[in-house]
Amino acid sequence: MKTNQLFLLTGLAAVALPACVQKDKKEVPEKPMNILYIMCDDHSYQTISAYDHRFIETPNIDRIANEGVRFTNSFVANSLSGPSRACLLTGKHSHKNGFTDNTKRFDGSQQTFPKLLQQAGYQTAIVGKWHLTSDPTGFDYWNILTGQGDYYNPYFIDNGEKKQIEGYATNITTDLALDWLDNKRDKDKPFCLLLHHKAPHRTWMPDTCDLDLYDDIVYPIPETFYDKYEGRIAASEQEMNIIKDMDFVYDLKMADKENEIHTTTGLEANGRALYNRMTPAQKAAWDKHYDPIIKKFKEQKLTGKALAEWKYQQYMHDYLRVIHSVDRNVGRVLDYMEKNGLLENTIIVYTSDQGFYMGEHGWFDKRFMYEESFRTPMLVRFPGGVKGDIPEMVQNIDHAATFLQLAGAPVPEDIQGDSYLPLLKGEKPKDWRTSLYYHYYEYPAEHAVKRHYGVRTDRYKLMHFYNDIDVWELYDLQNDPQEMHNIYNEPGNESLIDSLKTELHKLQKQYDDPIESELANAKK
Ligand code: SGN
Ligand code: CA
Repeated sequence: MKTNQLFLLTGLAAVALPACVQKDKKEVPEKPMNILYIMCDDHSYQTISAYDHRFIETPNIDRIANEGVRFTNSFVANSLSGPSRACLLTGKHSHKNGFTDNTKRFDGSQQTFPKLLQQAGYQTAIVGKWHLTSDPTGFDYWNILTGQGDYYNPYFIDNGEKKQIEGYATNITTDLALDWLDNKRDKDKPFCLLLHHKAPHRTWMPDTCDLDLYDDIVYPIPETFYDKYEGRIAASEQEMNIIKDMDFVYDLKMADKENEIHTTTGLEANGRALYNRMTPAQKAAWDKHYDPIIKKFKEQKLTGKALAEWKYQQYMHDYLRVIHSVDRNVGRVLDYMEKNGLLENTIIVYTSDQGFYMGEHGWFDKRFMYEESFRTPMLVRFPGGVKGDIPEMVQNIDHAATFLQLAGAPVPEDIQGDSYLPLLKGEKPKDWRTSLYYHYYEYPAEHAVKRHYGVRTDRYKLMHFYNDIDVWELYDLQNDPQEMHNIYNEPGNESLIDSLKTELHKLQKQYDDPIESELANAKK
């Protein structure tokens, strides 16, 4: 047995032993395992080379997978930032933690895993994007971005005190995390650090040093970029289409000095304001990159397909430059961990608050239960654990139970997620979930994605869009991985639909989601 395996096994066993039983001193670890949870905002698995090499190489993020595991079936419970963060903290679905959409305020008096870790003797900290409106609770240290946070010269709230910090958000968030690890924490206690980047959330503003990256690359247009959404009403009524909804000034940075470019989405002024909050040095670097692009854009007067594909390329370039900076900063953190001997006693998770569309179906943004946004990347470096791919379905409600189990703390009955610790140790629990539940609520709202819930099995996905419509969709993910053919109304699928509805109702009962009885009552 390798030393680190021994360390892990005895670490867990030590927790279960009565206090009077003495183990051989050498075998008992000094401290339970630390937890470093790195979460980006809107980082698609398509743009992590551990998952996909088409767009970018992310060697530092990949290092977590190379020295650990890659979850190949990782999902969220509700594909939106605030709800996803509330699911993470509570280990419960949205209807249970109360944070169903981004307009809500998190009830910080409820049970969360950081509070339970504190009780178990951990030091807890969160740095970066929080997005839950109420002040964080259950953290010994918190230094969070205001709201969505800004890429340039962002405001942070440092344990209640608002401060503006000059620089670029991803670098600053990393600096704050490293400063806490190095100087601010109690090094006699195990730690749990949530490092939450704002990047690569809209409007995908790269760091000044990354602006010219990938200039010569032309990214492949996704097969479904010109999707016409046949048979998919909710998909046809969304407002997150690159061609139709992406703003030239706000999203694509065409804020020209001559003030000749104007847009009608209502976002133009915001786009100009983002530029105006930069320092003169930041503006100079920005202008050096964007001014020639703006000039060419004005001269070319592109239309139709050429304009659509110009938008796609511009979007992808900026998004990927932002990812490059995330990757570099993940590297800084891993280097720190290594230099300070922390790698062998820390679980490191890399994930996102949901997936994101890189032009699939013509989209940016998320929210839908379709694969690109329902899935989220998840890489875990767990000392002493297995290496390679883990195919079991995991969901963001699972982190809470996992971290508590790892800490040797009891996992309260009302936590709905399951600990994936056995999976990390190479066990194959016989009763591991074979289906997933999803529920999205934010409608009417920005991007106009209708409310829906659904069930996904290994092969099929059944979704119900409700509120101002009553539409079901069914996909065979094996034959139609891109979810272009809704087969719900095709004859011959009746018994499949029946069995999926049975599974859906089983999950709604298990998680105690009252939606179907609410819809039935509303019809009466
Ligand atoms: C902002 C963005 C939206 C995005 C939501 C939710 N608009 O409102 O494009 O869908 O956040 O994202 S913006 O004009 O403010 O950029 S989330 O990840 O925080 O849930
Ligand atoms: Ca997000």
